[in-house]
Amino acid sequence: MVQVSTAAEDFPFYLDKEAFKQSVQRHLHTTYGTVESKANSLAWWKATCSAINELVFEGLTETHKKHSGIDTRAVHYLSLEFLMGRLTRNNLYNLGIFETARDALTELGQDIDTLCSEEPDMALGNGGLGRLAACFIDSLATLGYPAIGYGIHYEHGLFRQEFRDGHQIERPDSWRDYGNPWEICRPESIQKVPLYGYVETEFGPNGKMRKVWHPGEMIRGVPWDIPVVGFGGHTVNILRLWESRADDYFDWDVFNAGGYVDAQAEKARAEAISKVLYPNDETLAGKELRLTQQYFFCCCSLQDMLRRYKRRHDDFSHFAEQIVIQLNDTHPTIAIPELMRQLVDLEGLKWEEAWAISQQVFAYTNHTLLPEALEKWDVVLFEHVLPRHLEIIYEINHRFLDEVVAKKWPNDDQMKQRLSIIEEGNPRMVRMAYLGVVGCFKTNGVAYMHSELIKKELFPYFYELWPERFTNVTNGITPRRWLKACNPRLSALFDEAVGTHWPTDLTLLRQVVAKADDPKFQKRFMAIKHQNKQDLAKVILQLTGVEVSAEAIFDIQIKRLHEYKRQHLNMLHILTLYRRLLQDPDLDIQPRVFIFGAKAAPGYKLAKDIIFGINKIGERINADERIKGKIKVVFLPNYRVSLAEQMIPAGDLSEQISTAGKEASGTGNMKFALNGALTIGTMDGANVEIREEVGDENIFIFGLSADEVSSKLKAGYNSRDYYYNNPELKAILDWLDSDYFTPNQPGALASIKRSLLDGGDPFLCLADYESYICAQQAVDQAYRDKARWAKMAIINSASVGKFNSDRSIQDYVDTIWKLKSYPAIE
Ligand code: NTF
Repeated sequence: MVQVSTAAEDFPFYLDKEAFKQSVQRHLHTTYGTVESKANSLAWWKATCSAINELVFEGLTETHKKHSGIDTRAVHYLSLEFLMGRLTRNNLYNLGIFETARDALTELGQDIDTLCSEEPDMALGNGGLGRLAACFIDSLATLGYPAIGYGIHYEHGLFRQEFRDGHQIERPDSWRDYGNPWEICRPESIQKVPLYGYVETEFGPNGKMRKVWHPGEMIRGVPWDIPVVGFGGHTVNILRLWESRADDYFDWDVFNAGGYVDAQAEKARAEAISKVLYPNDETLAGKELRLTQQYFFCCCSLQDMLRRYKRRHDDFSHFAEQIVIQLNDTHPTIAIPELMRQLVDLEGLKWEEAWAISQQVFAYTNHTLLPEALEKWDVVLFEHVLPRHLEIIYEINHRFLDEVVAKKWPNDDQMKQRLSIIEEGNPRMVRMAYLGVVGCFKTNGVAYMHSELIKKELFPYFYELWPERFTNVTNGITPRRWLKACNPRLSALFDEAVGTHWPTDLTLLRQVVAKADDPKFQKRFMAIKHQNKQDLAKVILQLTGVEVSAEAIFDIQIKRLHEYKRQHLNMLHILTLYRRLLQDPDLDIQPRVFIFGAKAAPGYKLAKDIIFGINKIGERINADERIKGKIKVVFLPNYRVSLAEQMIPAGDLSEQISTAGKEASGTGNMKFALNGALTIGTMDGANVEIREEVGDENIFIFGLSADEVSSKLKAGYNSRDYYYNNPELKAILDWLDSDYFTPNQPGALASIKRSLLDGGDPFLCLADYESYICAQQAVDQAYRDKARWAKMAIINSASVGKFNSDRSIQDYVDTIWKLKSYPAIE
């Protein structure tokens, strides 16, 4: 064991360098069977993880003892995605032993940065929704709340992106090819999951009717636990991820009759469930495998909860006191009928009793207003996969329409149709978001504006019915990963300025506002930004071969590629500047590097065309000597959490330019502001609240408001008006028809122009173009005045304490979860 003392330190796991060194060496020898002279970085990294795990596992055991000892209420966070990224650096910081470990490794001849970069990203999510789940479990552990995350142990996370001649190519992501040192398999908690088959009505001896599901298939769910170390090391919770396996059952008769091949095929089918993460962001995948994934992990997780509850209780009267379940979007709403099934069919509760419990247990977070992201399932498909659940949903719906809707709006069949969980179309569909609202005691949005739109536009009648059920919890980010660990230079400056407690109380940084005018402080702040930019310049060179100068404005847009996020509006600005420079090579603009990172869903043609467009335009611009390097464009391949950690500290300008009313919140906007980038953005999602915090003079807001967008669309928006009325805009759009950027391939970029004209420009790029270009000019002006820019950057960094995910979690606790904090290790 590593020698741990709880001496005079803040952190319980104080340990000395010698002890850590010895532990790493011992693991190198006895866990990985190698020696110092032979070991490569991968082996050193793994040995380091094993040394860290000695502390992590101790924390895990203590936390488990504490929480099960007091049998406390806990939150169960159900999410199809957890975008964890890398854990080594994060665990070291959260345990308070980063410096000790770094120095120990240096003495062993190892560089900690090199070792940390051996870790593959755990990319079990698409974007904001999955990363939010990861920030939330960090905050829950940091605040000492009893919590468990439940999800899927995908064999392949989000695809690895490569570019070939500017086009996106998808390659499988294999994050655990060589084993993952953080996870622990728990075969003792395997669960069985029924699927398919049919339902029979049976009558018991007392004449009581009951439903019996005869499944056509059984799958096993094997849990893998990832310890989640809270900052300060006082609590270590777990993230439990389920892997699907074929059931043990082996039919020897079939085997002997030559069924070996069939048996293997069945095994492959069972294992397919947790094989791969669906790479769609903001679009539903109405595929059987997707529904099976959703049910699989909800069924396992609920059995796990019931098993633990039943160890201590003989009936279900305390279930709702002990358990609250947060549904991360509609993806896990199937858990609602599944809990009903387990309580009614398996535990023998009356429907009314079970429903009363269920309604006190579930809460639902909505993350999007885009209609194409709101999940609906074809009733026929649903019945095929989950015949019993469809019956239960019908029953829930029937009671809801008869007992609730009919009371509020008597004799109003239209209202019944509007609010029905079943959409009566061809085909008939199950509306999962409606099931969520009906089955949950709270529904929340993720930023103030988004929560208002949920009430007014998404669920207006449900809001009329149950106003008390709707609430807001504005998103947040963990300042541990998104400042302390990823930006050590700025962290050190803040330690000096306000002390070392800001990673848990980010509002302390407000004191720094007082220094925003201080030339000395400005100089130090901007020197750090400059160093971070130089670091990123090296990464850019390595990944793209393009040389960029840290003197230029680093203008960054990183997020999933989607029309509503409007990377193509950014592209129009680049084309505008390029054209102006060609017309006047002496044009006085501040040099800029446009930096992108984004993955497109593999089936989203236009999104892939936009990536191709930006790559091709970049190639031409970067090679054009006439413009003297005043602008450069780079698209970094394979954007992911670990790349974001290198990009965000180096940003000057953060592009948050979604069409107003479309981005539920955004969280990248918060990360950039915290690291001293200025935002150029629309009045959308959390931008609105960022503006409130940093002040109107420290942010570049442009474009139509959400109200203006919706009236414009209602009045009949015609993008061609803008095209014909603005010659510069027309010229750059027409450029896309030529072969200027794609030699010998004329029209290769035409689809982008087409979507903006023939396609009707559904996200109003052209309507916002002029105002965007003006805002960009204001950015250019502001950057010329070094002192002014520094002041604005400092104020941003110092003013966004509200967006700490600890605050979000505390809001959830106060308004929804009602938990008590029990840090395990004092
Ligand atoms: C995303 N939603 C939203 O688009 C972001 O604005 C928000 O910040 C994150 O959720 C986290 O709340 C989705 O990814 C999804 F799947 F719901 F569409």
